[in-house]
Amino acid sequence: MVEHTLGLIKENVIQGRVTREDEGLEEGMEGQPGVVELTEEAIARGISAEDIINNGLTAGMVIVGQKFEAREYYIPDMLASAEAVGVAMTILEPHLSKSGVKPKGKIIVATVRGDLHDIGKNIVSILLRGAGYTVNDLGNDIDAQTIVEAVREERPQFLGLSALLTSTMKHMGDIIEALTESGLRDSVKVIVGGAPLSEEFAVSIGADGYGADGFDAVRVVKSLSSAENK
Ligand code: B1M
Repeated sequence: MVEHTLGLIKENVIQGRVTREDEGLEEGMEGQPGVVELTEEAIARGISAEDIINNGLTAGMVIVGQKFEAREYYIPDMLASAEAVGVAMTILEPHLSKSGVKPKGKIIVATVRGDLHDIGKNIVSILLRGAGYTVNDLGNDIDAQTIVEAVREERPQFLGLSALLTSTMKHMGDIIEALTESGLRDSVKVIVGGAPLSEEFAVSIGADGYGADGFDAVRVVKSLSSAENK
């Protein structure tokens, strides 16, 4: 039953169907539950947010990417699916946030220069807030100078960088260099993530941590926090 609901969420992300009113790309789907109704149903059934995000929403986006690569999908199709994931995250957010938790630390997050992909970064931000961190999300397409200035002014414990393009991930190394040149590198732990990255890449640019997915990012931030407090 859990697999069935998650499979339907994945399929409806692929179809870019936000609600039951949406037609989708295949015929005959109108009137059937969309991502909104299915996400609500999954929560009511007690399916974990981690399962919904990883095995429903993100799994659907992986197929969308494959269809784009195979030229079956175009930009508007990717945007429709992206919207469905964004709306589902607004439904999941209250279930991921613990109220009344004393802030554990501050993190600035951004998608790097030249990169407009923000869904993964938004998920990471929501999960970090839910885990009790104060998050300042600078947005997407953010250059090194803006990030360095934000670190200088806000003095966060963590900086989270996201990149989805092989052509933009290199800017993460530039940002770390710019922090070093500004004398700020030792004041902030840098965590990086995004589909084309790997642990090896993170090490090669001198980042302090790598998150394979949003939940992993929270684990990495928590473990760096506790290492710092020892
Ligand atoms: Co684009 N796109 N896209 N796209 N897009 C990819 C990334 C691509 C792999 C698709 C493909 O060809 N298979 C490909 C990149 C190829 C490459 O670089 N080698 C690609 C391309 C080519 C492009 C354009 C160049 C297309 C064009 O214009 N010709 C263009 C570039 C625009 C730009 O950025 N300058 C483009 C545009 C777009 C849209 C705007 C239409 C849309 C983005 C909408 C939006 O974000 N608001 C879009 C989408 C939706 C995708 C795919 C299909 C899905 C991305 C996504 O949201 N995934 C994507 C294919 C894919 O990734 N499978 C693709 C779901 C999301 C939850 O996962 O972002 O990986 P992800 O985040 C995860 C983890 O990576 C991790 O946790 C997240 C949650 O679990 N994570 C972190 C992410 N950041 C982290 C930070 C951390 C820790 C973990 O610490 C701080």
